[in-house]
Formats: sequence, structure tokens, C-alpha cells
Amino acid sequence: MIRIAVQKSGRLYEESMQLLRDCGIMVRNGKNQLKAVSDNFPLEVYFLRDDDIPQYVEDKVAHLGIVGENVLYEKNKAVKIVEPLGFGKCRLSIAIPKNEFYDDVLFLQGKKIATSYPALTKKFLKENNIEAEIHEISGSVELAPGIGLAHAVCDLVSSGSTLLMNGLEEVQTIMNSQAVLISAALDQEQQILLDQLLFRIRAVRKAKKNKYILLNAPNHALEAIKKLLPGMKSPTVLPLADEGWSSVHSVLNEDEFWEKIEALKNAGAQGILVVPIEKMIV
Ligand code: PRT
Ligand code: ZN
Repeated sequence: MIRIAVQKSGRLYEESMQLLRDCGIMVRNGKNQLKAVSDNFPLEVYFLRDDDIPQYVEDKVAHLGIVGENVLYEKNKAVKIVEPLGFGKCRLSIAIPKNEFYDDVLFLQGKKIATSYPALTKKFLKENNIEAEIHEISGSVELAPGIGLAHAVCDLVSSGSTLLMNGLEEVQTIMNSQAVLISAALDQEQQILLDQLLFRIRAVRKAKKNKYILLNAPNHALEAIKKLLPGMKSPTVLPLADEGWSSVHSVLNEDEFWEKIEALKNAGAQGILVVPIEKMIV
């Protein structure tokens, strides 16, 4: 049995549970439940506040955890990052009132900075030889300058609309963050379970980044089309009932997706179908 800590509610909860589901791990959890056991994988899930997860993993109350890098580095516990998970993306940034002018980091010298991330803010200031006062607050940091509590904030940003609505401007990113899978030191049985879980997580994440593509092409265009579609090994080419035509199947990475579709059309492809892939094992 291996235990994993996930956020009880909040921004990481849904995607953490969805990841487990995508990995075929069924967890039945009721509201306000502290823990739940999977029906079909030797996994127990603990639901905790995100801030507590690094400590619980360090203490091996949970063997694994899903938490934002921002929380992990702020807490600085003895745990290992085993896999970035690609969701919960945000950045920890310095923001100041819009009407102020930020030339460089010297702006912060002698100022008061409100933040929920005192350790990371302190580290950033130290690396830049800045002496500033840190005012730690646990929520609604963006209100601090408006009520005269601070000259600047150091807070998480994703779309930037919270800063905008509060008359603040993002001037410096301290770190980029995403959700990561963390682990304590494991015994042999737990390590085997982690490896199984990681195998599934990687297959799920790889599948999300790729699409399955099917298209029809006249045979004279096949060489050009095959060059555009390397696939996992090489594309599958099947003859169509219509003489002189083939069906081509392959896998496309989402980064080059639109570019490739355009090129395929130009090369003579027709009837292009693109479908999601559920799992991808290479
Ligand atoms: O109750 P618990 O302590 O577990 O939750 P919490 O309230 O501390 O955390 P929660 O659920 O808000 O966030 C959990 C994690 O999600 C964070 O630690 C980050 O790793 C990640 N994350 C991703 C974010 C954001 N994006 C984010 N935008 N966490 C917070 N925000 C907040 C930010 O603090 C600011 O108030 O959203 C606001 C800014 O958003 P934009 O879109 O307006 O820029
Ligand atoms: Zn929290």
C-alpha cells in the first residue's frame, strides 16, 4: 500500500483526482473525508491543505504528494520531486502600484513587501542584495498596497486579472511553478508501486500531448505526406477501395499540430480526422 496526499479542495484538487482517474485508479471519496482507499490499486489518498503536504511527506505520513512547486520550495522540506505534472501553472511575481515606475530590482530597496511566500521572497531579495521589509499575510495579498500596508506584493499570478483589478502591475517574476509529484524515501514495495504509477502518469501525459490523425491521399502524394508524418515508428498506409487512393494513420504532436495540418492539406491530403489518444506507451 502506498499513500498519496492531495489538496483537499482548491485549485489543484480537481486535476489531481482527474490524473488518478486517467491512470485508471478509482477513488471513491465523499465530501469532508480525510482519506479514501482506491478500489483497484493499492493506493490510499489523504486530503490535506496544500501547505501541509510537504511536511506530511517528509514525515512519511504520506509517501507521495501532489503540490505546487511554489509551496514546495517555500516549505523547503526533505522530499524529492519525481515528476512535473503540467497543471496548476502560475508564477510568483513582484507587483507594484500601476502609477509607480519600476526601473529594476533596486526599486524594492527599503520598501515593504506583502506576501504569503516570505521564504521565497527573502531568498530573492538576498540574491539581489536588497534590504526590504517583508510583511507576511496569508490571503488577499493584492489588497495590501491599496490600504497602505505595503509598497509592493510578491504573489502568485496566472492570468494577471487579480493584479489588474487591484491597480497593480507585475514587474518581476521570481519563479515559475506547476504541480509536481513529490516523494519521501521509499521501501522496495513502495518504490515498485511508485514506478507503476509513474508509468501510467507518463503514458497519460504523453497521450494528452499527441493526437491520432487519419487522412486520405492520392497515391502520388504519399511520399510527401509520409515525410510530414513520422508517427511513432512510421505512418500506417492502407489502400482505399477507390483505386489510386490510400488512407494514412499517424500520431501528431500538439506543438506542431496546426503547422502540419496546413502542410498536409497543401501536399494533397483530404478528409483529415483528428482524434484524442487516451494512453500512449512507447
Ligand atoms: O486551502 P489550501 O491551503 O489547500 O489552498 P490555498 O488557498 O492555499 O491554495 P489554492 O487552492 O488557491 O492554490 C493551490 C495551488 O494552485 C497554488 O499553491 C499554486 O501552486 C496553484 N495556482 C495556480 C494558483 C494560481 N494558479 C493562482 N492564480 N494559486 C493561487 N492563485 C491565486 C493568486 O494567489 C491570486 O490571488 O489566484 C490569484 C491570481 O490569479 P489571476 O488569474 O487573477 O492572475
Ligand atoms: Zn494553501
